[in-house]
Amino acid sequence: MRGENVTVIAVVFGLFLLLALTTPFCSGANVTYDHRALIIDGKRRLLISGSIHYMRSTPEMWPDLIQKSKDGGLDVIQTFFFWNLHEPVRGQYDFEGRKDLVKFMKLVAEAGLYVHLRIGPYACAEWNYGGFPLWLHFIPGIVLRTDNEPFKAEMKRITTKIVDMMKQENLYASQGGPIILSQIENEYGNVESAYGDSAISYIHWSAQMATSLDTGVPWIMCQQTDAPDPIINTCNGFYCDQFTPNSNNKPKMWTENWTGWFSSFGDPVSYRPVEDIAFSVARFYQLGGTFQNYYMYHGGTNFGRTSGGPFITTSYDYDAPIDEYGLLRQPKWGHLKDVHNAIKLCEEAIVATDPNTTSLGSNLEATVYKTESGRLCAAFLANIGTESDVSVNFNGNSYHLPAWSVSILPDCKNVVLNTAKINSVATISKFIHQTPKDDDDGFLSGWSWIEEPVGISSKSAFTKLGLLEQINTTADQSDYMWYSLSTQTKGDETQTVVLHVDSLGHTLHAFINGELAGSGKGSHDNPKLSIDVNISLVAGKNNIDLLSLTVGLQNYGAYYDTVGAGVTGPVQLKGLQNGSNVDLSSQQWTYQIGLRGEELDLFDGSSSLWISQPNLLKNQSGSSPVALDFTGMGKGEAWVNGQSIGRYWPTNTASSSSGCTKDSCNYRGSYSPSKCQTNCGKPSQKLYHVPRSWLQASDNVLVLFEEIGGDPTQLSFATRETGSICSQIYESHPIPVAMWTTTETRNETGPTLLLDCPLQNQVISEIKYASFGTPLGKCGSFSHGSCSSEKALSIVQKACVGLGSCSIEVSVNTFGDPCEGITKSLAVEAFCTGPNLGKQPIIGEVK
Ligand SMILES: *[C@@H]1O[C@H](CO)[C@@H](O)[C@H](O)[C@H]1NC(C)=O
Ligand SMILES: *[C@@H]1O[C@H](CO)[C@@H](O)[C@H](O)[C@H]1NC(C)=O
Ligand SMILES: *[C@@H]1O[C@H](CO)[C@@H](O)[C@H](O)[C@H]1NC(C)=O
Ligand SMILES: *[C@@H]1O[C@H](CO)[C@@H](O)[C@H](O)[C@H]1NC(C)=O
Ligand SMILES: *[C@@H]1O[C@H](CO)[C@@H](O)[C@H](O)[C@H]1NC(C)=O
Ligand SMILES: *[C@@H]1O[C@H](CO)[C@@H](O)[C@H](O)[C@H]1NC(C)=O
Ligand SMILES: *[C@@H]1O[C@H](CO)[C@@H](O)[C@H](O)[C@H]1NC(C)=O
Ligand SMILES: CC(=O)N[C@H]1CO[C@H](CO)[C@@H](O)[C@@H]1O
Repeated sequence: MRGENVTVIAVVFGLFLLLALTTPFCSGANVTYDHRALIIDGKRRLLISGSIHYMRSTPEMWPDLIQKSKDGGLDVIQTFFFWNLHEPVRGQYDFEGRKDLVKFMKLVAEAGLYVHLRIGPYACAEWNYGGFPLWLHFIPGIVLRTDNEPFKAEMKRITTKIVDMMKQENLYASQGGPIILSQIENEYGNVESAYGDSAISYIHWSAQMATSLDTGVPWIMCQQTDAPDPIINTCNGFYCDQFTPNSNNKPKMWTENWTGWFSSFGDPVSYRPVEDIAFSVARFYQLGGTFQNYYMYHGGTNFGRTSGGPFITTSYDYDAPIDEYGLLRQPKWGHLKDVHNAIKLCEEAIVATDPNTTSLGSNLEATVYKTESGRLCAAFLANIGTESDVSVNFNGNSYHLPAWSVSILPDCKNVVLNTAKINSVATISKFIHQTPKDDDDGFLSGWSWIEEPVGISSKSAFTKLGLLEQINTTADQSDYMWYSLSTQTKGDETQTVVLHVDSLGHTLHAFINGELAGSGKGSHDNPKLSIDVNISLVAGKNNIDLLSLTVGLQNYGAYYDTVGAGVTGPVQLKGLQNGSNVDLSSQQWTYQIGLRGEELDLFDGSSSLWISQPNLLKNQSGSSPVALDFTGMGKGEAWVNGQSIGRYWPTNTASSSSGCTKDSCNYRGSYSPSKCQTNCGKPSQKLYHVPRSWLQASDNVLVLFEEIGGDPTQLSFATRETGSICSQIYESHPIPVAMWTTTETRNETGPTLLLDCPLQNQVISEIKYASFGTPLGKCGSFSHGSCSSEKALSIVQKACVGLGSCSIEVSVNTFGDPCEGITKSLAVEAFCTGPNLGKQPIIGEVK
């Protein structure tokens, strides 16, 4: 049935290819696998998956994110289960609001997509404490993630609970639901050796425990070369083409292909060029892969105190194809969509046979998937060299292969896509700051303040001899813990001494007699800190108050759960007048967990406390995503109408010498997070997402806890809008995927540039730039090159202005030839206007 008919449908309705192939979940089917692929409904499937973590957005955003994933060509949504979010207190469960896992699964099912549920229950994911509830740490005799009875009992209990919950809702594919795949543990192979022999028995126990839950769908373990049968071991990484599973009966699966990288406060922001991701994806399917997942497809936001780390930023944007705010990141989303369409055209051939890869020369590889009858044939041609573009001969034809690229030939003859040539429309999304008017009293004034006292203020403070490790003490009920003591100084005059403090991290403020004397901070790579500050001690009694802070608990590494935080010492006074040093570490300290404001629940804004502003977001009746710009503030946490939008820290800037590549980064060659970076010398994050659904039409209350100091009148809010749309199409471009049919029917006229406004009643109002020739620059900053047709602008204006969409053939037939013998391109930047511009990004497509 899935023969030529389906191919024709795919041609006519490019977008609906998936619909045609995805059976609705009416009847159940156990999912199995063989050495080539997952088998659903008796058919091997080539699947493309993307991660969306449900609690990193809001339920109001979910349907749109899922739809954009589907439009982008995904078959599967992958998510972790985050244990600490759902069971904050042992035995007390919470599945409401952003934590409504079942609702999320059902929305994915409604969209006709599958789910890969990674139960873990260890998640990592730059999530606080890797997803484990902190109370696990306090179970007597427990050792996490190894063959330890108390831990295994808890892991089995929660895994069973989640599986049962999914079964109750009929969410497994075997029950007619969307879940086709599950996961137990996570990247354990990376740390396994540190746990000795118990690691091996633990992995066997995990596999057996998971399998016994009888879900009817396969379980995987990622980064686990010794995963026992029938668990499939899968690969995570920037490239997985060289990966092979540990058995000939298992398919080659890639569960985390990092689309970018997370950010940490104090570090630059990484990005990953789309040409390189496209290359890695095409290479994976070229070399026999049949399932790959984008980590992340939508990264989202670490609201509240959910970010891990330490020092992971509140934004978890990840340079993903859908940005933190839910807008398409172009051309990343669009180019990957084209890659997916191209790969899908090869699906039948890929799942029908094994790949046959041959060398076409140095760094050149051809892979052919050809059935014995010869009816199906798909080919991938790769240039994995990083320097030179080359021409290769394949099956008697010549093909141009740019460096670090793959060409996809669904019929072994015609190239429908080369990973380095972007056909997709680019859009510029930007933040538009809402400037307050002078007479807008709500914006510039109206702040109420309450000062947080220095040192101990709570009745529940307690004393202990010696210095306490912070996480053991706070159980992560707060980022903050006070360490206070009084010391008597002999003599009768003020003396200057050095206060030395060693801390496991993550940041520290030291106060002497109520005055801030010094601060210190660690970083993601080295959370520990140590300070030596000159202080003045008065004769007699002196108060030393140390405020120690965590900035997200560690989430990765062997025994990461026991690394600890806080002032574990020594704490010393050095160079006293009488010539001696005093070690205060083992003295009697008074401890307070959390701040007075937290104890009083000031963050809900019901009383005029901390810094609150009832009118800041006075009129928010639009529909574009909203961000708060924290320029002017120091560090703290912010709440909008009682909901925490996360930790903010705009004063933590990335070093200006940390190797930023500005806008351009050579995508050729192996990627690593430090290869392509922005924000050097700038805040790691200054804009913070405020979900629309948390805002009211009026009377919005913003509460800040500001720990360093700042000027709240500089705060502003901004909306994330889609600006202009751009497209650049080359004459010599491969025949775009959307145009490709079969060799018999394809249109031979060459590439067409298509501009399309996102909403029905929008029109293209202005062509900002158009050039046919050798234009320079990129979207937003195109300029004319040495060759440019003078007629281009007026031709494009005539064809497009006033219309909702337009298409133009990119050839000398349309524009004349401004420079014979040179490969030319058409570059266009345009604006759409109409109601609600910015609600949706402009989706353009080359037809
Ligand atoms: C799936 O497997 C389970 C357990 O082996 C079995 O009970 C169920 O009937 C199977 N479902 C289908 C649709 O084959
Ligand atoms: C793989 O392709 C090469 C080159 O076309 C051919 O010689 C060889 O027989 C093929 N191998 C298999 C197993 O089909
Ligand atoms: C020096 O002074 C400190 C504090 O005033 C005191 O604790 C310490 O015992 C003194 N050391 C000597 C050797 O007197
Ligand atoms: C502390 O005092 C010493 C001695 O007076 C001085 O050399 C040093 O620079 C001071 N350090 C700081 C951070 O002020
Ligand atoms: C935390 O407390 C437990 C016992 O309550 C102890 O075994 C462990 O060493 C402590 N961890 C740290 C980092 O102090
Ligand atoms: C709020 O803003 C919208 C759009 O900016 C405007 O149409 C509306 O009149 C404003 N409402 C109030 C109460 O100011
Ligand atoms: C081929 O493309 C041209 C130019 O866009 C168009 O006019 C023509 O209708 C297309 N033909 C087919 C068969 O799609
Ligand atoms: C961090 C990490 O796991 N990187 C891996 C990415 O993928 C390549 C190729 O599969 C590995 O060599 C890296 O170690």
